[in-house]
Amino acid sequence: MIHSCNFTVSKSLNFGALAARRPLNLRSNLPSKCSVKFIRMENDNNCSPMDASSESRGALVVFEGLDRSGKTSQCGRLLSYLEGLGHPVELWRFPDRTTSVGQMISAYLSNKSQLDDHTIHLLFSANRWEKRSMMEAKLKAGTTLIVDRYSYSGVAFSSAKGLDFEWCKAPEAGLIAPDLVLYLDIPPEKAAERGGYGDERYEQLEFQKKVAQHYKLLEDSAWKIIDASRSLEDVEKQVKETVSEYVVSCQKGKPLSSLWSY
Ligand code: Z5A
Ligand code: MG
Repeated sequence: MIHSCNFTVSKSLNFGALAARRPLNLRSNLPSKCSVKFIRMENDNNCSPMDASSESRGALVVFEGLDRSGKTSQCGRLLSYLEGLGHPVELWRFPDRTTSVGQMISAYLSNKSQLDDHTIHLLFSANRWEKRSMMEAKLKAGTTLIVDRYSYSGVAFSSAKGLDFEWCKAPEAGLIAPDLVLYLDIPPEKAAERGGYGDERYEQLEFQKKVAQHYKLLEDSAWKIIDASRSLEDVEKQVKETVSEYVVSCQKGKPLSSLWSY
């Protein structure tokens, strides 16, 4: 279902004075407010509604992709863009290495500690669960969250090691489902040419090829595939164009959903 709508940013997004002079002509391909719940449950069987109300809230925008696909660069650019428009927005990343769980993950990634594959998978998941209630509070308060890696990284990387795919998804069920997943798509060979891989675990071409295959299995209706082999500026332009309509739709009112049929 295609809905066409013409908004001015200042009216529909309550953006700041800077934005008031910039009319947006958005063509939304989102389902209408009252049909979101129905369509997501029926079609992709990936999300379940968490909250019956559809009050105005921030959008949960997740960036995913292989190493060096440009996620962190694009997160920063999107943050500046939305901030410049006066929109409440925060940048988060997973793993969040500031918590005690995050420090265990960081030690593992930098090869300072060894952990069983299942154990590290559950730690990555726990690192998201320890942030879940804060995430919900921020979204409900109207703050858009830009998140650099999320559950999809967790499943793609662990299943690429050989862990069972459904087992990897299970601990993620019940986390907040993103409104939009921007998958920065790039051939692993091209990503490897950028900036060089460092010393962290997983930063190897053959492994990244496997991760790419497992990412593809996770694609659902919230995903937008962005060709990330283009210039930083071209990718940035498409990211901004894509995100705007999701910010509008969440601000108009959209229920939060849970990831993977909890
Ligand atoms: N992991 C996991 O196993 N399970 C989980 O649940 C989670 C993560 C959440 C740490 O990730 C590791 O944890 C990661 C997955 C695993 N493993 N690996 N490998 P991280 O997020 O901390 O990794 P990172 O250090 O931030 O690197 P990155 O994410 O791979 O890079 P990126 O953010 O996608 O790219 P970037 O830093 O924006 O750009 C990289 C370089 O390319 C830089 O020099 C840029 O200037 C350049 N660049 C970016 N875009 C372009 C374009 N368009 N053209 C040319 N050059 C570009
Ligand atoms: Mg990064």
